[in-house]
Amino acid sequence: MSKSTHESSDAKSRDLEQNREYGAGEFLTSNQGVRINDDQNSEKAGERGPTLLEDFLLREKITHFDHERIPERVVHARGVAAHGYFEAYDNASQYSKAHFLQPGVRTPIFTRFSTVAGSRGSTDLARDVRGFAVKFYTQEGVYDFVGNNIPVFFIQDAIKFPDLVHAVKPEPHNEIPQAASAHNTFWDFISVNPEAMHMVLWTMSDRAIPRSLRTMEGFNIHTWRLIDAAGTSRFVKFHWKPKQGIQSVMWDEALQISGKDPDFHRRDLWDNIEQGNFPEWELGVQVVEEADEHKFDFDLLDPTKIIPEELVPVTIIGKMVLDRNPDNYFAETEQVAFHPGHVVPGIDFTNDPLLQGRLFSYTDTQLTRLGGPNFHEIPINRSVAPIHNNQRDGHMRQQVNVGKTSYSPNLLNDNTPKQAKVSEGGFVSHQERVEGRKVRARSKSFIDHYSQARLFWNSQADWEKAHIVKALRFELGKVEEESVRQRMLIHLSLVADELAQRVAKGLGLEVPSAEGVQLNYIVGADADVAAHQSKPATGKEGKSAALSIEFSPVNKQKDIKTKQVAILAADGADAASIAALKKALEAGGATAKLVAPHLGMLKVSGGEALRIDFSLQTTASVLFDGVYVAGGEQSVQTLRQQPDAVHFINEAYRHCKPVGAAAPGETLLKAAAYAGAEALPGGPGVSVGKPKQFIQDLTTGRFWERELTSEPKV
Ligand code: HDE
Repeated sequence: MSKSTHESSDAKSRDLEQNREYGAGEFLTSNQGVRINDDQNSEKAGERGPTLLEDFLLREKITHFDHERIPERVVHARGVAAHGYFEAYDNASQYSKAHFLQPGVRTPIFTRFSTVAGSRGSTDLARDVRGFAVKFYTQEGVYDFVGNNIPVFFIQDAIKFPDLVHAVKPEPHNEIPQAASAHNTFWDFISVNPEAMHMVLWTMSDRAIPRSLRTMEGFNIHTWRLIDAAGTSRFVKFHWKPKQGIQSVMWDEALQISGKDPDFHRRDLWDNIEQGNFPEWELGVQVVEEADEHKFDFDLLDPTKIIPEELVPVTIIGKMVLDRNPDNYFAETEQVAFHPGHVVPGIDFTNDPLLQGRLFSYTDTQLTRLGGPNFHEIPINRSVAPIHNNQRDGHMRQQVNVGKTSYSPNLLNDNTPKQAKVSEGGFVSHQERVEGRKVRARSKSFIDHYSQARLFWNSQADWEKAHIVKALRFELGKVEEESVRQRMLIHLSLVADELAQRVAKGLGLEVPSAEGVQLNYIVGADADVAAHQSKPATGKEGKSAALSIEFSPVNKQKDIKTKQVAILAADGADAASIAALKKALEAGGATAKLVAPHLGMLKVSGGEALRIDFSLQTTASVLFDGVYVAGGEQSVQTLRQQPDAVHFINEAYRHCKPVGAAAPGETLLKAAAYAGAEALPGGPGVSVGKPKQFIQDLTTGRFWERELTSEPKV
């Protein structure tokens, strides 16, 4: 990569520059800087003789290679990241004194998205939660926002995290299945943990299979505190709202993308940034005054609960833009170390028991993963604010601390480095009044496990409900223990009877009665278990638009920006119809790719030739947002003979995507119509000879009514 790529003037990019290595045009050297004359042959006693131990170049190269792997993250192992900046709007400072939230301040950031359960080499499209972690290199030190794309969590207390992760990870005896929750141990665990039920509905919804990392929301789950300049503390829930809208794929698509392009998400993020389509999110806050802490019918400290936006609206206070891909995956994306305990003055913790446990875990895990206590010195983790303290030594220490004092107080160094007053930026914890007995217990205010699950269910559009039902039928269908399926049906019935009945139908079971069943195990052996049993949803939940993809206010503005369209064509295609559509798509910020039976050049009308982007064998409709059949009798006839082309259209239709054709393409659409989809052509989102309508359909996105009407009701 050439130096000029890094002309970005931000403070973190300048900081990284001292560690960048540019090999282009240079001599090959050893790690000691010795120029190498022959890197192709080891040193031997005679041309055909044994290799010599003294070959220091061979030894160095092989030894380094032997040690180039580090342990992957225990969770969130598969990830992808990008650089960018955060800019605070004028209203942010009213809630927090943090410097990066002062009007107009721009702060460099590094954002890593991840799946949770799969290992580093797993697929992007696994049904899973996505990590959404943002490192802010602020002038007051590093602030890490370590969130997810789902606003609640499976468990209420950190002590259960190892159990949750053991249950969802591949089963220990045979390491099956990879990157999937559809197996016995996960659902066994969930079936005795109704506190997970709210999050389970989110993970069974299409939120868990995003179309792109650019089209997901982000949340910091726990309630946090913001501290303003006067020292007032307020409770806050953080949201990242994607400017790209919220979009997901269907489960059938996800399964296929996992085979066709397991890197679908990371490729999409990389390509869009390279093309200058910088993704943006706005940062929103739901702020609750301390006096209002107890005014809700859920506990603000319970991480399985949201604050419905109808109760406390989200105020937008800034934006994040991702505008630069990393230079090196390992150095940056793999070595970055996030920690919810990395806070700056103006942000503070609450007593959420999940958050409290996380505050221990993150540094602890890096000690193993990154090999010692100096990982804050790795370039991607290094603060741009200066670091001075009396911590010393340890594996791989980079800093050369000058001077003889490494303790405080001291007089030999004038008692420096010195403590900072609040007025000098010193961090002071919010002085919360706390009193209580030392107990191992779960607050009774955490006990309603079903009402917000029902709120989520109630808030979904019909197609979203159908997807949740199908997902549960799939996941529970993969469970081999019938007792686990039965228990899950009981929990679902306590969320919403309709949900349980629809899932039960697919499993070929009756919904069992909840009477006399011990629903959860959230207290110790000597505690009163019955007193802690969760009750069915209250039935007064109503709806909240922000919980649905269909109704979310984030999706109000629709366009075709960054959408990908496949134009199907074969030799003899009509050049004019391809050119006109391409132009219209590009004008709206979408991209058209030419897909044909063969690679190379496509002979089009008028004797011209067009470069083909993909052959039918190297791509698939699941990798596109819409499909268009180019005009030209000969081209359409050729495509009709190609099962892959017919399948392409058929599948796009089944996945409710816009399907268009120049006039003669109708024959191909007819050939593609599968049983139940006789409406093709002519159905919703299908257009013939109307490229403008096709663009309009692409703006709409998906035509879910096709699924609801042409497939058996679930
Ligand atoms: Fe994490 N989590 N977590 N987590 N988490 C890790 O830290 C942990 C939780 C989240 O891109 C680990 O560096 C505990 C909630 C993200 O590098 C580890 C508990 C949320 C990432 C860890 C939780 C998250 C992690 C593994 C329950 C959303 C990836 C590797 C108390 C708010 C960050 C590492 C990245 C990673 C522990 C629950 C988000 C082991 C103990 C809730 C985005 O420290």
